[in-house]
Amino acid sequence: MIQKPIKLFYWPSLQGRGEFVRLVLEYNNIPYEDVCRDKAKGVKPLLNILESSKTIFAPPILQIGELFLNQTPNILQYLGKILNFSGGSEANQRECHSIQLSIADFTSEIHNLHHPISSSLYYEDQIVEAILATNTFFENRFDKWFQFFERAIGNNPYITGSVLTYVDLSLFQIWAGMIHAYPNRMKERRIHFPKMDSLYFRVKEDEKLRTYLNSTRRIPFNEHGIFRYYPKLDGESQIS
Ligand SMILES: N[C@@H](CCC(=O)N[C@@H](CS)C(=O)NCC(=O)O)C(=O)O
Repeated sequence: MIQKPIKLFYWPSLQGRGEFVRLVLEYNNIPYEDVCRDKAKGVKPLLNILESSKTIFAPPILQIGELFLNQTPNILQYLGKILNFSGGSEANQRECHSIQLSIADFTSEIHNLHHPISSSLYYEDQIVEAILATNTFFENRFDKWFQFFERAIGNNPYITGSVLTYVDLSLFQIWAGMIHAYPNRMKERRIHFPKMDSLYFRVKEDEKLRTYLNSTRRIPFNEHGIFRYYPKLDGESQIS
């Protein structure tokens, strides 16, 4: 177990990429401070790091004692190793990291569906492009991504076999996100991805996570994060 104090620096009002890290800490019952969610501190400590760090461009950031980690797959790879949460063998650890990097690519692709022009503009300023991007994603990319993730799960309960890893938590998170953001589209599609669906339920109902998922520490999905529900992007009338 980790003996040093652990601090997570992430935007306080959204799950975002911080959630991939939170899920690992919560599942393993690791005490940590979610620094910016402390209203007295706010985002100041995070901004201080971003303004002064040579290596860190964006959160999530995990501080373990004196060590500062960033880039989500990098953080998870580290936690996977010290918590023995990446399937044990070197080969499994490498496999976890590789799939997690693809999950990071997927996450960026999903974010860009509602912000296809720039993340510095509002969604409302790029709706037409967002509709086009989202329709195209569901026509050409959705199946490709989830066929890949289903292949990665294979015939096992979890990605590396019978033991849950950090990658399984991330797969749960992206499937939960897709169900939140695209309820209509997902209704038709999820039945074609039974391995994703059963992994999702297996993780959701796991006792080690249930308390967290039902707690106020789990920020509900909302329209500030990566997986946003915009009816127009979910195939509702796209004219107006
Ligand atoms: N590749 C990085 C991406 C980090 C990232 O884009 N963080 C977002 C929040 S989820 C952010 O705050 N970005 C600020 C920016 O891009 O200016 C990772 O996987 O951690």
